Amino acid sequence: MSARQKPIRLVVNNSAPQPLPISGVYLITDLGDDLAGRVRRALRGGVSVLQYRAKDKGHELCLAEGGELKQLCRSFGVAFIVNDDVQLALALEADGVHLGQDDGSVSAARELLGPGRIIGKSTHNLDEALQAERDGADYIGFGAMYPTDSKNVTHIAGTAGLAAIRDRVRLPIVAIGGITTSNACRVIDAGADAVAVISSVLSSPCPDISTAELKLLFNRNRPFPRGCVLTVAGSDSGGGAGIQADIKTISLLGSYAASVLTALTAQNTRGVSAIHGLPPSFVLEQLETVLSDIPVDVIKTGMLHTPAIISALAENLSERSTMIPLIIDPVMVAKGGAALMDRDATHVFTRQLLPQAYLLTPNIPEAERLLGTEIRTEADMEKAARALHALGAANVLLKGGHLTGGYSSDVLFDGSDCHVFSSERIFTSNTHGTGCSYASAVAAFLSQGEPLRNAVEKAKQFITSAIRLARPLGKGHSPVNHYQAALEKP
Ligand code: 3NM
Repeated sequence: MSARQKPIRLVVNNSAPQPLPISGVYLITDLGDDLAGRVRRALRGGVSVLQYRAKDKGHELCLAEGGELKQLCRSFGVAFIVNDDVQLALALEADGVHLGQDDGSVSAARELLGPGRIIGKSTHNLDEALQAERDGADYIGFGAMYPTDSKNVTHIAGTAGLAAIRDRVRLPIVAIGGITTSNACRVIDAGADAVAVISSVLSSPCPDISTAELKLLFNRNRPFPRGCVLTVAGSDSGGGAGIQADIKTISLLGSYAASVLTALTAQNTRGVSAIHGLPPSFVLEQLETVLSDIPVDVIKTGMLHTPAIISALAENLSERSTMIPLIIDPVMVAKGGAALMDRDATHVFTRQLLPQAYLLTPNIPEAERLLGTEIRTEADMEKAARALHALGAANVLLKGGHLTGGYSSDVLFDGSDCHVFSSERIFTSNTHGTGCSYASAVAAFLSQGEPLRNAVEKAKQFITSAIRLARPLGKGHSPVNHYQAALEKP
């Protein structure tokens, strides 16, 4: 599917002044409390269309609530569509209406709404989809993809049903029903232009991050370099770790890499001989300059060095990290033993930056320092991953390379489940740059539209190959082999 050239499918087949695209995350409202607050967070995360679905709400409430939501949509440049009710859409001056199979004809709605409005139609099979197209709809809803608690659905078309109609329908297809951040990639691969969701965003504790996760999945159809990662880290003059490892990893895996430097190290494979930290104001200047121009999909941080840099970054990213997933690799000590994060920086890091992490990627010594506990077994690792999640990281990938045993196992805790990723242990000291490269690989795969578990699985394969393929270089810890590992295509 990703290789297939898609026809340009866009909106409004009448003369709208500024057509709004039907693609990406199409959010439908629920009946819960603080709807406007939750919708606002979702809009910040990157919703592109909002449908106001106000089942059984009174007319006055609909006018007040719908009016507030419409204003919110206006401020975010997002299309505002009313479900079922053409009269309410008219009263609210909505951008359009979405009609169920029993909600009247597209042409009648078009006549009432006038030109330049978006009209969508719910469909459940090819005949209904083709009929909606003949009737002049601007897009179709198509479902249900999966069973859902949000509506009593009688027909599960599934992704196979979607794939079967995709090439017969020229209109944008908005897939609906039971779609989550874990299954949406299959729906997109089956040909959806947009995913309509209620519960996976509005019942989420973080509607912004859930939306950002869903939105990122649409990158999977983009051309290469696919996705853009910004790495915020220190320079390793030896070229094996730090920003150099990050840029090699991200580029060789097929994404675009932008970089913000925090410190310069004089370093080779034997160790760090000097560190020159940059002023926090200059770190922020780089960050602002990049983000004001380049559409960054994922931000990854590495060596941050001083409490002042951590604090400045934490403040600057506090708004952005709800829209752009932030991967934090808590770099503390270099392979040769040099301290890369001041000791007194640790508590600033834990309090101010860690709670903004979409994914935290500590190794065992780093997790031990962050938690003040010892980690000796895989069971300890699971406990530690949960404890780091409790400190505020949305997801935690605790890497087990420092334990002993035949396998090197990493634990991903996503807030509800632990997933273990294991590979045969490679007994080698040629591991310079492992942590930076692993976190950068996860960032690259996420920016390419892989869901988190897939991204970690692919990154684990990449880093395992890179360690296995490392060639002797210098007199200390040789760097991992980014080039050969990327050729193996995880
Ligand atoms: N229509 P959730 S499924 C409103 O199949 C609606 O036509 C459907 O909610 C259809 O994202 C659905 O929570 C509910 O599953 C979608």
